[in-house]
Amino acid sequence: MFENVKKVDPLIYDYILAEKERQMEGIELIPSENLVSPAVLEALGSYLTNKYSEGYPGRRYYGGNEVVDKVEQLAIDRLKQLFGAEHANVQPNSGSPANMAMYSALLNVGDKAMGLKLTEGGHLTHGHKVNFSGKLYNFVQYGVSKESEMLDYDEIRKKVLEEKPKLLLSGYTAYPRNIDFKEFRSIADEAGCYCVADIAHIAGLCAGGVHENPVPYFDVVTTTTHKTLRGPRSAVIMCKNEFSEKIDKAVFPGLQGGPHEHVIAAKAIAFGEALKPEFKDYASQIVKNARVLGEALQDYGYRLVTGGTDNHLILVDVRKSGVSGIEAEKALEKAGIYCNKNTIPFETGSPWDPSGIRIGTPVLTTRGMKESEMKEVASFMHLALKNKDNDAKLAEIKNKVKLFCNNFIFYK
Ligand code: DSN
Repeated sequence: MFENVKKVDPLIYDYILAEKERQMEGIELIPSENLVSPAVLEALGSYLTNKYSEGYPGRRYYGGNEVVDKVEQLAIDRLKQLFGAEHANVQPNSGSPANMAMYSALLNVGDKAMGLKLTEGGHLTHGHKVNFSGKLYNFVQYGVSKESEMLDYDEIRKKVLEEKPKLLLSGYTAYPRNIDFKEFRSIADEAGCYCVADIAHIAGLCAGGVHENPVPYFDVVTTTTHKTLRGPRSAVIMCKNEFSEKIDKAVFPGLQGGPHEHVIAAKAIAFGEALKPEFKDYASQIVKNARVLGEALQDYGYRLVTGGTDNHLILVDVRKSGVSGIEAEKALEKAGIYCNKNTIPFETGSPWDPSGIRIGTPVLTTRGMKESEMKEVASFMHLALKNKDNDAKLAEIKNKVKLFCNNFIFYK
């Protein structure tokens, strides 16, 4: 693979291989990342990248879409089957545009909407003031409980009934617990507002049956495709039939031009992989691994936000152990362990130097690691954090991490 890149642009070839090596030799704990299958990878580099196909299958603004129509329809059909969706749009290029299309289909500029605060587990596109969502719409944000650091559905209900938003959003990027989507539906019904979700992080868990799937009874659900779902870096929107026209028009021509059909082919492959029975075991192993990793860290004395995890991710309050989020991220990186610094609920630091790190198990599970390896990962992490100021020791740990990872090479 990449023989032509090697000939034409040896510098980029070297970078591609260096990144592959980094991915294979390190412990990747960023919970929003994953490793796509070789088939998905090949489709991303396929001839489909050459085609313009503005429009939708059967009604395009360019000729020559006979093959592309079949590819896109297959992606749509598989996605609908995977999540039990009435309607699916597979064209959004990424999570932010998918959310932008969802809002523009359902809201007018200035309308009130509600989502979880970024610092408590939401996302920039869930109404943060620096983001288009907070600038175009009147977002009022809900938080988590001060005591449990979890969603308090009574509080959310109260706030929604007081604020009367037109849209209530659930689904988060740093929330380690199950989401009670039925409760959100009931709150939205009581308030008479749209009930939508962004399931980017947990989509693979929903598809694999280890987290409640909101798609059949929510109005609109967006998700990226590259996290627990293990597809290419992209996104999709699923909705009830009554919103299909608005959603499709919001994506094209509202927001995007020509869809990336090579990525849509890669999504179709990933949805096919997720429809296989073994994907359920994979999703379940992600969750088991996260639970064991969290417990092992607790045994070393680390405080987990909410006290644990129900899904693929863990928020560790490293400041409680005398390390800041940025120090932890940097020390772990020197040891070949990758995570991201993250705010925790009721943060006392700043987003640049928060109190937490966010870790997760999708990549390690894809590489075939199980519960016993999670204990080893926790021990590497603890050793690195204990030696955060000792570069020689961190380099030594990095070598051990490499040997450990050599047993789980995913891309040969
Ligand atoms: N950047 C993604 C994440 O890491 O969770 C969300 O967009």
